Parts: sequence; C-alpha cells; structure tokens
Amino acid sequence: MEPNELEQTLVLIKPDALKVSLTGYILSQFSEFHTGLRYAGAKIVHVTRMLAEEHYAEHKGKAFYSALISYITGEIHYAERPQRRRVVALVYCGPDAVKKVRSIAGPTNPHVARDTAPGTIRALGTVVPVKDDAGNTVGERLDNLVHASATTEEAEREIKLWFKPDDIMPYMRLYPTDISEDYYYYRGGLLLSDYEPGARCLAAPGDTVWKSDLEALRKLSRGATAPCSLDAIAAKYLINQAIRS
Ligand code: 3AN
Repeated sequence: MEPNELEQTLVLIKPDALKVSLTGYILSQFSEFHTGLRYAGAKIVHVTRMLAEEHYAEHKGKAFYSALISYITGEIHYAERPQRRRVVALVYCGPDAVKKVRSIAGPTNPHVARDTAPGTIRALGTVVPVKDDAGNTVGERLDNLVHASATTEEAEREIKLWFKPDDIMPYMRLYPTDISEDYYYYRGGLLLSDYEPGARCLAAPGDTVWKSDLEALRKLSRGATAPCSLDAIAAKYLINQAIRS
C-alpha cells in the first residue's frame, strides 16, 4: 500500500448534529461511495472537560474558548439531560483523507459555508451570539456540526488523543506503537507507578500504547519534561470510564 493510502483524519459529529438527527446524513456524506475513504475507528464518547480542553488546547485564552468547551461537552445542547451528552468520534482512512473530509465539512463559520460552499455539512450549522452576564454580545459560537482535522499533523495529535491503538484494527494503525513494560496509573493530575485507591491504569506491562505516549510517560515518571502534558495522554484512557465533568 502506498503511504498516502493510509492517510487518516479525525471527524467528530458534535452534539448539535446529534440533537437534530443529522448523524446518518453526515455518515453518508463521508461514505466510501462519496469519498473513497474507509473507517479505521469509531466510538461514542461522553466528552469530559479534560478531553475537550486537550482537544481545543490551541484555542485556550480566546474569547470563544469557554463557549467552545461547553459546546463540545454537550452542556449547551443537552443542558438538562447530561445522559445524552456525547459525540461520535470517527477515524477515516484513505488517500488525501484530511483534504477530502475538510472539503465536504466546509468552512468553519456556517454563514460563510452557506455563502461560499452551499452543500457542505457546515452550511447546515448555526451561529449563536455569546453574551456576558449583563446581556452584551461579546462574541459568537459556531455550532458547525462536525469537527475535521485541519492537517495531517493535527490528525495525528487528535487521533492519538481520542483513540487507543487497540481501538483501531492493526492493519489500519498508522502511528508507531510500543509495548509497555511498566505500570502507569493516573490520579488527580498525577502519574503514579503503584496503584492507589481511585487511580486509573493508563498502561500495564504488555499493553500496546502509542509509542509517543510511552516515551512521554517514561519521561514524566522520571520527573523530566515531555513534549505533551500528562492530561493529553490520560484523557483517552478516561473516555467513558465514569460520569464526571
Ligand atoms: P476548524 O474546526 O474549521 O478546524 P478551528 O480549528 O480554527 O476551525 O476552530 C475550532 C473550533 O473553534 C471551530 N469549529 C469553531 O467551533 C470554533 N471557532 C473557531 N474560530 C472561532 C471564532 N472566530 N469565533 C467563534 N468560534 C470559533
């Protein structure tokens, strides 16, 4: 197989799309028939604040950041029904996956999508004013139905954030993996090598993990700095593990 045959991208079908039952439509727009892309991974995720904040780390500090986190966690569209808060996370695989999916998703802003790219998924989205406590409009929230990785580098970061290697069948695993030889536990933002009550196991001896995660865990356990935060690794191991915000 040619290397670019395996290009991968992350798609999130966001809470607004689930709320108005656009899931089937979106899946059909991205189907192999239309795009030539195949599924490499799929899961239904109750998005924690930790996962949301890692996913949107580049937007931290921007005016719309807080609204963006509330949106992707489902707090906006399922305010009264936390049990319905979820997104569909998908990995698509195939030639030019990033570009193809972005072009079907459309421009970030639904108004722009309607003007310049009618027929794209985001042309069906909405733009909602964001107000401060005094009722003044301080920005806007772009409810644009789907997330699609912007570049192959972002796709790698995002796929590794949302999916463990074992969530993707071996033939379709694009990024290097390694076998853990140690125990790594997580509790309250700390990395532990021994189990303590309330801790979650991130990796045990024999587990297949993303190589970059394992390298970072080894560094962090020695007290050294790593290229990513502990939360960026832990977030995916906490997916759907418990109800927490
Ligand atoms: P895209 O999702 O098209 O890759 P990004 O990565 O620039 O766009 O932004 C991520 C998300 O942040 C968008 N999907 C949108 O919901 C939100 N966002 C981006 N720019 C703005 C903005 N200027 N105002 C409000 N929300 C924004």
